[in-house]
Amino acid sequence: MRQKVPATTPPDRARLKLRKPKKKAAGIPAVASSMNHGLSKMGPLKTLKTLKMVNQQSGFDCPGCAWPDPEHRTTFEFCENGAKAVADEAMKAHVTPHFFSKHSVHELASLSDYELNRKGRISHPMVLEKDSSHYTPISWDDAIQRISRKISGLSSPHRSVFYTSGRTSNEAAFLYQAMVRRLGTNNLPDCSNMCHESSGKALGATIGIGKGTVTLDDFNHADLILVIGQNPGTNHPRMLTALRDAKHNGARIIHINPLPEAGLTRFKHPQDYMKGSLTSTSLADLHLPVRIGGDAALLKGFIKTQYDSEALDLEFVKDKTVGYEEMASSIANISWDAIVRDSGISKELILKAGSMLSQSSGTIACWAMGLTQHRNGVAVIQEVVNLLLMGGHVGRKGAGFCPVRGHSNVQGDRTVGIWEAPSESFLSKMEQGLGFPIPKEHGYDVVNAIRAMERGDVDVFFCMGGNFISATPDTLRTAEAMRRVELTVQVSTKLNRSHLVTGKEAIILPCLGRTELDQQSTGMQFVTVENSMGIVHRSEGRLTPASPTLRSEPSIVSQLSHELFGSEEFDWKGMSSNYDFIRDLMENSLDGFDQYNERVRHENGFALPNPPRDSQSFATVDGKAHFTTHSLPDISVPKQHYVMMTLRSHDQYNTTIYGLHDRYRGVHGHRRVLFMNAEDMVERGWKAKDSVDITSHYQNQKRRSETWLLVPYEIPKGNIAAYFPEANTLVPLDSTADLSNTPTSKWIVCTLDAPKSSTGEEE
Ligand SMILES: Nc1nc2c(c(=O)[nH]1)N[C@H]1C(S)=C(S)[C@@H](COP(=O)(O)OP(=O)(O)OC[C@H]3O[C@@H](n4cnc5c(=O)[nH]c(N)nc54)[C@H](O)[C@@H]3O)O[C@H]1N2
Ligand SMILES: Nc1nc2c(c(=O)[nH]1)N[C@H]1C(S)=C(S)[C@@H](COP(=O)(O)OP(=O)(O)OC[C@H]3O[C@@H](n4cnc5c(=O)[nH]c(N)nc54)[C@H](O)[C@@H]3O)O[C@H]1N2
Ligand SMILES: [Mo]
Repeated sequence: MRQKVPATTPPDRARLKLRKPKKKAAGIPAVASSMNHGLSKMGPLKTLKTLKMVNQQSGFDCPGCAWPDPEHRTTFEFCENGAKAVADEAMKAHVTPHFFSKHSVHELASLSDYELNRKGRISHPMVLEKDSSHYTPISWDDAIQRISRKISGLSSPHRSVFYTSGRTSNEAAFLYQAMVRRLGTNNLPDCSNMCHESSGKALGATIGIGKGTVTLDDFNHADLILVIGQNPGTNHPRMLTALRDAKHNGARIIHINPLPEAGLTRFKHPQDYMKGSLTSTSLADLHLPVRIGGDAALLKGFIKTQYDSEALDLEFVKDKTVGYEEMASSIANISWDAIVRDSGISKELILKAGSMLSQSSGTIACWAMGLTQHRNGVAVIQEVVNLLLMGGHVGRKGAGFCPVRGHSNVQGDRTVGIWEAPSESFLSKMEQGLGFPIPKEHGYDVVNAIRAMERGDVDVFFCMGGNFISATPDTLRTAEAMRRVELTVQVSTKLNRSHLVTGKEAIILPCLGRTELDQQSTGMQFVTVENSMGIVHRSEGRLTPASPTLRSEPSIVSQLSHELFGSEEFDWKGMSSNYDFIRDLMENSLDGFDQYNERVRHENGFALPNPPRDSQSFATVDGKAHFTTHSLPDISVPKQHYVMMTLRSHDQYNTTIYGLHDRYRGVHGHRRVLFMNAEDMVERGWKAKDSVDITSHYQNQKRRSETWLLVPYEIPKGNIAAYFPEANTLVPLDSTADLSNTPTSKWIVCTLDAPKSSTGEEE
């Protein structure tokens, strides 16, 4: 019998050491760190050879993040964290049938996320039979047939759900959504539901496209760049290069973040060290340490300053927009007192930022999870839209919106159909291209998929990558929901907690990674991806696969589709023999993909149509860009309650933990830490490394998590921060953003209990 497998990460045994947080990002430690990660996992020659292939026209797209590549690339076009992502994938396949025969799933669950990931790549398809304690090997054919039989036997296609994480290529994602829609459901939740869904919703409704409107070159022409709720030094290090170049060209930068994240204060490009230059660039001209959730107030303050100084592009506002008067008069009614109280920023500093804004003839606004993962995520992004529209900062050189995407192909996956709620026009073009009827009824997003599993409405849960259990909120509740599913399937590269906390029966299908050679019957294949700025380009794996038994994602989908549908509509199986066939089908089924096979073979790929950027036109109901009016959200919390945000450390890629340090924040050897304002700590009589228990409060529910070590930090009073995924047990499933249903991972109201004892070592 299988014992119930615990769903949370056991704490790492290493001791916490605290050092002074860094102001500077990148530089020699970053070069050393990226080489080290490679060296320990791949050896010196393979490290050098591999890193040279990242983000080159003829190499593979970095699986790290979605930041675009410059047209003129250097030999090394990667960053420290990209190098870690590549090295992590380039590990040998040691998670073999023998490995699984030695360790039960229960035993594996006692390993931390860091230890699980270090076990290496998964080599063979495996099955966890109902009630059994160990995975056993299964052949590819048997695995595919078993999944197909289960799906075919469902009483309704809506009892199956198909998740996607954002590393999946355009080709795999397109074929996957075609298979799911041929089955008859739009149950296609993806990581985007937890990520930039709020950006997509906010932008779609106001400027008619759910994507950003800038190119990399716009950074060279901007006067002012806002970086809001984002930690690029860790999560998009190559963005710092664009910011450095922008600074050299005269741009100013305002950093809006509760934390003074490293990199935005000072930045030294690793390649500058190699050229012998010793100076570093001070990036942010102004840091506004906004309170968590205080951005709506702050942005309203900015808008007020623009209104008061009459810094309006009148012609643009009159010709191209609607809703200005209503928005402006509602903001006129909000007092400075309320703005200062809620933002936590003085009027003087807001006026200073306001004058930088009114002097700018090209403003770019960049943002990430600090805005999207809030109850008012959509509304607050629409305040950013209001601000930029006032000055006509869209579709103009050096200006526009830049939601900085996370996963390297999350934007492409959405473009090609990974979407539970597609528009009618999207579906009708898709239907035309595919040649079979597809369902119109919207499917489950991530949160609704968990609710459906909880109700017992899901029999098959299929994951194309990712780590659903650890990435989603409310870990314990989600785990209970997952355990109710009949069959869970994970297409994966590395071992993670979603292989341990499963449905009654579970299958692992091990796949090739982005970096690996992809040989199909007609020859070597490449795939395509879309970066954060809408450029679609090729990515071609170059490394020998971690194991000869691995299959590519497109071939797994094409075989499963063949098993499910035969060759009724088209040759599902043949699709993966040559990915050009998939791309031909994409050309017929998607807008903007004309001559796809030809255009992706151009050196730098091609840009998808972007009406606001290309021609200041807006595909909204009335063809205008929309100002929107929102009231000020209530962000007050009861006394001795704290607002917690969940963050990434410098040594992790989402739920993949590369190491136990957060170098820039001075945290070493331990992840179960709680950042807290030093004055708040003194008020409670607590000191560094004291251990506290956290209780989160939502409606009348309480969630508790024990033993977190305190780190005094430069964070606004009343705010605290902890790492994801460890803190996900505290994030209530039902606490989601209005309209986007994104979990509010940056707004968790908590109380803290008195420390039990002191641990850790002083340094
Ligand atoms: N190395 C590495 N790279 C990654 C990832 C990774 O895990 N590791 N993940 C990838 C993915 S999927 C994504 S989505 C991105 C994530 O990139 P980020 O969004 O940079 O990631 P987070 O760590 O969630 O950081 C959010 C930032 O928002 C700030 N913040 C939190 N709450 C608020 C608020 O209320 N207001 C403001 N103004 N700021 C706030 C935090 O202090 C923090 O600096 O990175 C991608 N790239
Ligand atoms: N509390 C809290 N929760 C969050 C967030 C937060 O800020 N706070 N951030 C949210 C965000 S922005 C995101 S995007 C999600 C991320 O959610 P996911 O995308 O589901 O999670 P990842 O950790 O990126 O997935 C890692 C796993 O993907 C698999 N993998 C890696 N490469 C490949 C590949 O090429 N193919 C396949 N098939 N599998 C592969 C490996 O097995 C690895 O273990 O988490 C969200 N959850
Ligand atoms: Mo993300």
